[in-house]
Amino acid sequence: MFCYQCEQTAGLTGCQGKTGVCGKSAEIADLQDELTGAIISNADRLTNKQIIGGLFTTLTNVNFDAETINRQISSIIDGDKSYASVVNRIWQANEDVRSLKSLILFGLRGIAAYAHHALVLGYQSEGLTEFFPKALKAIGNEELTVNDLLPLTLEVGAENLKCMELLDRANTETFGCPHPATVTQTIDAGPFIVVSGHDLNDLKLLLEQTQDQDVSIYTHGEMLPAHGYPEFRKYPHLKGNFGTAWQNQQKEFAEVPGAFLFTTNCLMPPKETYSDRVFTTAQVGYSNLVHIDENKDFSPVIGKAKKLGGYAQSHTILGINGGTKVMTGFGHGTVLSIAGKVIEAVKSGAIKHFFLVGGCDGARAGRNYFTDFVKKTPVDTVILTLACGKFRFNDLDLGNIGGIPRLLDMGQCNDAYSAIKVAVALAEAFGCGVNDLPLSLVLSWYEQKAVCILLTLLHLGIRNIKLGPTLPAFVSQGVLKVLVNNFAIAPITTPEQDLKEILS
Ligand code: SF4
Ligand code: SF3
Repeated sequence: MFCYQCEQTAGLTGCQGKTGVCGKSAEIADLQDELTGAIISNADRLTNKQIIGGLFTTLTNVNFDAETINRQISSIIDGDKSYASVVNRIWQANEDVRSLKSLILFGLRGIAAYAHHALVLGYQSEGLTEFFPKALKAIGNEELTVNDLLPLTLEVGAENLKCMELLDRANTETFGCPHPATVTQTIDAGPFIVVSGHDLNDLKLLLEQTQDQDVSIYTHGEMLPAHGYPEFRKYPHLKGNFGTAWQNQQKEFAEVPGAFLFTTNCLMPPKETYSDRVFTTAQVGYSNLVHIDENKDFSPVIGKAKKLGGYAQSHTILGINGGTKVMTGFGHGTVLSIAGKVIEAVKSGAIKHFFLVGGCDGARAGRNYFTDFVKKTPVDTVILTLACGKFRFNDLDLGNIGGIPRLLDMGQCNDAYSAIKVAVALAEAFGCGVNDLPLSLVLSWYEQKAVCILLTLLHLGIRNIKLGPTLPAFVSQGVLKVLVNNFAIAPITTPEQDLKEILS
């Protein structure tokens, strides 16, 4: 196996040998390469749904099940196993070509996840029907040079922006515009199900199927922002949020008397202490776990929750900083509705700076940077956040500035679209470019959705992004030079030094 698509890759260079750091075995990694090769080689004749499903399956912490991946490969090809070599040839290409093709491929995997969520709500992107085959064929084309691939890399960012916009429309038209919500981290007594991942449609279906069943529903990780949507607030049995970010699941799920449903990443190999109560659906899979198929009959999950019975008394899982509740629901609708107030606060000097501290979480020790950074931001600054990295600090009470909370959770990683909309609106109001705003981006990355979002920000010409906890292993020195020269992207250093530089 060879895999270097995520931040926790072995030795900051690549996972090789028998197992990846994420728990993906060599067998699964090779099958995922084979699936990717099959998609690349057949890009022209596959349906959008096949491409989306296939690419999404290969995203980090989504699918560890050989049977599902083999089934997907068979649905694309007919027994010909030579397709795996397509991907091997990419890994063996010249360093900068390999780097750009990796950025393109991983970016496409991220887009596929967002396209999937939009698709299940009935929103299809026409643009992607053309772009996926075009970009996939470029990855398979061994003639292309760095100069051919650079513009395509930024095009991935442009397509992802359109895809995030589509998903935003799908989510807000289906579930309403998010409003601020305070969410408890306390689990009531009695049977309960914890829903993890990004797929709001799965949550909606589960809420419908558990009405009047005396089973409570709690969000986990990237599902937290669901509490902001009016459609979900209608269900009194959607009670709160369970636990913190994905990398703590093996600890937080142990011996818990409730059922867990994974709708997307990040699934870690389940420990024996709780594996009997973990269920998967959609693209997620793990051998020996019960998978809920496209019919979305969640009765095995509901039955399990009832059998386990839940806690005898209410039970709280404290946030990383000891908090008992978290806030969410500050999508572009809410933030822009108070735009006048925000602009006044900037003009009067009450708000001196905005930070977007967002992105993925992960296990690396260096990620404490993001908690420390947020804690050290001056009291006259506002922090926008999104994605699962916020669990490092979203239980902190940072107070407010004239009624505007200092910490605004805009939602899931795809809600980077909300942050972009707000930044563009502020730039218009101040008659300047986004790069001239008192706004700094401090981003944490882990998996491939972070890759497509980063490419979107670069496509928009956003400069001076600080990226951590480490730079991607698949960014070559040559490509890094281009990113630094054109976009002044920089690795994080220390919270003190970065804050000093940003605010000077
Ligand atoms: Fe390693 Fe990440 Fe690939 Fe898993 S997804 S094998 S941790 S690089
Ligand atoms: Fe998190 Fe896995 Fe990326 Fe959607 S849930 S952000 S890491």
